[in-house]
Amino acid sequence: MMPSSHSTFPNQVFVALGSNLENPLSQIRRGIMLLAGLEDSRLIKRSSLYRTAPVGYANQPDFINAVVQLETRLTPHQLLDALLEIEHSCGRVRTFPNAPRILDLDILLFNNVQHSDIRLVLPHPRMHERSFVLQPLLEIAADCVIPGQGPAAGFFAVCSEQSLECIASS
Ligand code: PH2
Ligand code: MG
Ligand code: MG
Repeated sequence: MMPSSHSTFPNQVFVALGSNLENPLSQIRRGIMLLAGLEDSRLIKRSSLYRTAPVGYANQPDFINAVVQLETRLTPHQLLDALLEIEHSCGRVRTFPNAPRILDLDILLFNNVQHSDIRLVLPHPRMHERSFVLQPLLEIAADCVIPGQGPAAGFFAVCSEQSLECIASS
């Protein structure tokens, strides 16, 4: 995941998508389409789509999850703002943490950046505990390393009891 110094899109990014409201499958497909059209960015890879049991707050519908790889000229905070704008444009309303949602877009990895402020923590602080993130991530980036944690593949066994099913190629 080293940025190439002569790329016009120098930053390598992985973004997780999740939805469990209002036809989640089409929400995720629309989310991927909107990410593909993101300013100053291009879509490199997309994972399959997975149906996953809710993690954290269990009393809610199953999710559809996926992960995409992007290259971007945006900074981490510009990308965060763009993702929040997409979530908002798709009708997301925030209620309580881990609540059901129309569309959740989380930056997992931004180059090898390790960063924490009130708006953004990189890498995503819970990604290594979640099979709904690790399975689609490893599908498109098998050798992926989580800065400060280690190879993503090493964490998959830890959360393998979380149920998920691959349902569509994208
Ligand atoms: N997102 C959460 C909490 N729990 N569970 C699944 N299966 N998929 C998610 O996307 C998800 C979750 C908080 O963002
Ligand atoms: Mg999330
Ligand atoms: Mg989020």
